[in-house]
Amino acid sequence: MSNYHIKHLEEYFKVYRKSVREPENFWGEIAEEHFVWRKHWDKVLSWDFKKPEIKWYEGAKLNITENCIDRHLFTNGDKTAILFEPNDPNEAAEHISYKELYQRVNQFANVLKDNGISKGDRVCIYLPMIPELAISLLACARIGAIHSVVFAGFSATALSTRINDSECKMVITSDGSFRGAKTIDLKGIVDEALESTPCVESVLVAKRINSNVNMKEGRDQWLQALLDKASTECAPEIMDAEDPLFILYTSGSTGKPKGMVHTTGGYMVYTAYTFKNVFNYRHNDVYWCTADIGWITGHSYIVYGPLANGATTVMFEGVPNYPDYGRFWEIVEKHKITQFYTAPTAIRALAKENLDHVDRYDLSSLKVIGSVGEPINEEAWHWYNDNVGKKNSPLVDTWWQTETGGIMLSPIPYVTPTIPTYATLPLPGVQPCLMDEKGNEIEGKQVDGRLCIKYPWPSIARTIWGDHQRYKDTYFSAYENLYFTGDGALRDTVGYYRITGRVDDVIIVSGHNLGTAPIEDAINEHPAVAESAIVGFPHDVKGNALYGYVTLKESGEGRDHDNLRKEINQIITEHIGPIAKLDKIQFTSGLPKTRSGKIMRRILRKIACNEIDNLGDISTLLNPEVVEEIINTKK
Ligand code: 7RM
Repeated sequence: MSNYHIKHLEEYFKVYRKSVREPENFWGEIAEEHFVWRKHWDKVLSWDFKKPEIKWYEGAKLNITENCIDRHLFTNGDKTAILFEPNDPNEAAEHISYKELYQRVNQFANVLKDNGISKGDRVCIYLPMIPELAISLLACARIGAIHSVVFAGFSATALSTRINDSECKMVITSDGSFRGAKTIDLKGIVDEALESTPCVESVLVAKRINSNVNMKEGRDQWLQALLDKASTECAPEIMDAEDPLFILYTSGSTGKPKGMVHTTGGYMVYTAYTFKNVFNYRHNDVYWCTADIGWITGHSYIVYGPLANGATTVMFEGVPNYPDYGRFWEIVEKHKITQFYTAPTAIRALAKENLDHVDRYDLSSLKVIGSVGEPINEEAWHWYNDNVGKKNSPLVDTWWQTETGGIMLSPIPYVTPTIPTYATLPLPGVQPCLMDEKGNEIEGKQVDGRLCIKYPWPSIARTIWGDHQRYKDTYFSAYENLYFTGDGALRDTVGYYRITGRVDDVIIVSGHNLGTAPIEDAINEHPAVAESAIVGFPHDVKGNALYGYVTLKESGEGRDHDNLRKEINQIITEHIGPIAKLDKIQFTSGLPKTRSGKIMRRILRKIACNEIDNLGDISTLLNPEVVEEIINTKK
């Protein structure tokens, strides 16, 4: 019996119960039936959250690229593995078959070897969303090198910090990148970063924009010339299941970025299994995740999860508003996309614009639509569900983290009934619980608390590169024997989970615990509001009071702000109660966001509290200029 593809709700509960009662049998069977191993494991799992130490499939040998590429050649060699859609809609899309992917990954792997890279070495990848990006990850994995992808929107300083932290020997980049109407000088950024990275010995440069770049003698080489000379055969390095596959940096609330380390066997099994179930993947589907491979979402659900299932995965180089706000839907129509996976920030940006941008395209190929990265507010949920999903493609709100490696809470489409803003139920193998501040588990229904996980799942990050103590302190010290997510959540009467936001966003007003998400949700229901963010600031009587930052839709511009303030508080009163009314409301042209689209409430909180002297590093924000605007227009 295969537990691999869940088809109805009773089956979900049955499979879920098995995953809790017999986790080792559960994950052992899935791993055995659906993957290629060079050697069987000795033990499915050993773990200790106190140390912490977690090992999955110990003793097993494999190469993840054999699972993502080689084994599909016999049955699906001519099938498109990667479908590349360029920034410019007039440039032809590129269909890379599994056969071609095999050859290109092997050539790239041989180039890495010829340039001194071997098993265990770290390679930094700083590339735009072009095929070479996915291929370079797989080429590293082919030879057992550890990739560390840095999102190609990060600055030279952010790049050099990450290169130095994991002592990368090589950097893979391109001359530049296209983003909408702009081009970006990536090689120039790399040159600047490499002024302070003594560990880097060589740089491979892909050509994308044909700009004139400076090539440093003895360090920099054009990639294509090397690939052309390389053999299309490269035997996979046989890895231990627990050998590191990659490092991916994620910013903590304080201090330097954390290099989360993911290992090979468990990561492969979990991303493949969750991809199949959360996206209801079938053989002829064309799956598109709009994330950048620079984030975990791209690693797990553009590259590894889809390819491990032999899927067709789309890579989009561009942005949602170029050449206009219809681009996403144009691509859905053009490639007959079946699964579409994006972030709430993109949905809200598109929902601000005329509906005609959506309605002029045929979206009937879609059968699952997904959301990830932030709580999806109710209005955005409905807009997405009605106008994109046409109320008949289930919307999967997927909660997970860089640290979890794969999706943890999510509806299974066509199986789990959805409710707006709820990530619903844990996937098989995931054992969530809610904790109070004193360290007691909160049992029962209709309760809220801090979201923790009781038991390991195969793709949990194993450590922070070079700082195991910080790994322990951050995730395993808040509560004994539990993984602490840093998020707050509530559990409703049927056991569904709703993420209420990061716990540091929880605001206690007159003794009431208020999550930011439900309040922002209510505000965003106002027809003139595009987006909002709530923070707390000290109040003599209430302890904390609420401060709201609100951006308006085009239709709301020019409206009387005092009237809007009243209407917003009226909506909050109706949705939550007068306790959640805002003391202050500031209208702004935008909200500060990370490059992956998350609202930076930490900065907004400091501004609300008048602590503008220590805002921390804002240079890695998507839009640092709005911070200044907000400070200047604050009353
Ligand atoms: C995949 C990713 C992780 C943090 C996480 C949450 C927030 C992500 C959702 C969500 C509500 C969701 N990794 N988050 N997904 N909040 N609903 N569906 O985003 O490491 O970059 O961020 O993102 O706070 O802890 S991440």
